[in-house]
Amino acid sequence: MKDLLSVYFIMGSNNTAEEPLTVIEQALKGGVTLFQFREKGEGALKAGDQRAFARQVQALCKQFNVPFIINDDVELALELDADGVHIGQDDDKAADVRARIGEKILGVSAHTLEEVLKAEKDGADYIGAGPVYPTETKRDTKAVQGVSLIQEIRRQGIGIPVVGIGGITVGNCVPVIEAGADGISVISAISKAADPKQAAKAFSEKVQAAKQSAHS
Ligand code: TZP
Ligand code: MG
Repeated sequence: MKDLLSVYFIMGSNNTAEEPLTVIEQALKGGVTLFQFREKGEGALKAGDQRAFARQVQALCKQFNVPFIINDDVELALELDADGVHIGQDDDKAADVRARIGEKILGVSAHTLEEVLKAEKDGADYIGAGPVYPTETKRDTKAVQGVSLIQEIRRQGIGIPVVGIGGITVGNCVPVIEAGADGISVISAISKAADPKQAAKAFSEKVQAAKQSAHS
């Protein structure tokens, strides 16, 4: 799991002005290690259109051997036989989702140590901690917390895989790994990059190097 989290790309069709499938394909070519389908907010696809798009993205991820995670929607994840589900604190309960998805990957967003411990107990495979930095992509975020939660998780000796989220760029990703995260998760730094393949590659190089020196 920790290896899969290195470069975790999250995207929906409304996170780019370009052709979404092309952006995702370029990102996969650049070295994304895990993908989350997050079709949310203004201009997001609904119902059948969303399912059809999800299937196309899933097929693309399969080509690159990158696991395909679905945000929030357990039904859709089961229908598509996705590789996993990611949920927030306001979504279905983690323990219930774990029961429904069996062995699939379960990610949970957490903002406090208490939420981390609960998610771990409920069967989460990894934690999304953030927002690390200010972000324009999600409007209803909790307060920006820097790397404090990530550091706290590690200080407490909690070993669950953790990925930082929120406002992460190639220029500011290293402190997230140094704080103890196993990877970074990003939307706009790849989806809105002039060259998504190059952006993913740059993240991959930075994160791998930072992980290596953090572990040595
Ligand atoms: N959850 C917390 S911040 C965020 C989500 C989904 C958005 C991250 O997007 P970006 O563009 O990488 O800041
Ligand atoms: Mg959610």
